Amino acid sequence: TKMQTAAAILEKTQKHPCYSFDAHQKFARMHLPVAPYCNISCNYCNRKFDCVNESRPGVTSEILTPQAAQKKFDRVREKVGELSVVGIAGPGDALADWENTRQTIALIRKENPQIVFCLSTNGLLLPEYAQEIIELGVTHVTVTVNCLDPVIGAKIYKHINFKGQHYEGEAGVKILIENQLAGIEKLTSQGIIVKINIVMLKGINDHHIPEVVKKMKELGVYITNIMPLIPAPGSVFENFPQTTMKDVNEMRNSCELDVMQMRHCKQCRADAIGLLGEDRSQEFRDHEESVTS
Ligand code: CLF
Ligand code: SF4
Repeated sequence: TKMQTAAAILEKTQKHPCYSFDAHQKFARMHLPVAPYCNISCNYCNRKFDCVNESRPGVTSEILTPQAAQKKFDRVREKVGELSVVGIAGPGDALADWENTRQTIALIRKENPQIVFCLSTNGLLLPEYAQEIIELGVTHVTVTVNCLDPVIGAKIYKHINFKGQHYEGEAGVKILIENQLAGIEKLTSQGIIVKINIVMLKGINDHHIPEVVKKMKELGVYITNIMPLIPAPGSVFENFPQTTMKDVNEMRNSCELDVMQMRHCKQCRADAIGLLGEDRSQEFRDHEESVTS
């Protein structure tokens, strides 16, 4: 696959509803839930719902094979005129299921070179796959980075699974953070547009977020998306207080001097379809229904 120039990638950003505020009322995205597995364990995740890093806890997405995802894309493209972005956002981690993610994007991109391809990951496998991601034609990557410090991270992540090994506590978080930073740099140094999601956890990482954002600036990320924790039932943080939007907005305001802030995130489902404010996933869930409607 031919790699894309930095100018072409920047132009695509103007049609990406998450990366461009001006685009979010005009252009639609479609998530394809092809990646059910995850290789880490966030305390705010209950592993029954979609990846909480990039999606609202509450409903589980049906999992599609790459072939079924391609068919669904074709159906949606017919009906959603403003569709500009295809994103893989779980419901687990897009890279933990790399083969499914890769095949899905390759199948759709072959027929639809004008579509912007986006994925969202916890970053553990980014150093391993960054080059393939770029060659595949993905131009926009979201990485969830909650901290730079394993001591803080040990309160956020229970364990990680990496190259067949299971790591608990700080040892695991150290690997995760190192891989996130190395992976992000690999992407930004080659013109890929990177967004960082940060889940704001009161008393755990909130005071540390400005430092995270400064580091992300240094790595050349395009935008950061500081999100409130929405406690998922059945997760370790089930009874943790939901971060208020007042606190989130104050944090965004103070971080804005370093990196552009996303303020219009809807914490979408892993199978969301449509403009960011709407969700047409129900409409396209069942093939028979959607052909007769
Ligand atoms: Fe999807 Fe994420 Fe791509 Fe957007 S969502 S993979 S960057 S196409 Fe957007 Fe939804 Fe917020 Fe994500 S509003 S949860 S930031
Ligand atoms: Fe859950 Fe996503 Fe964290 Fe994996 S990365 S444990 S799916 S919130």
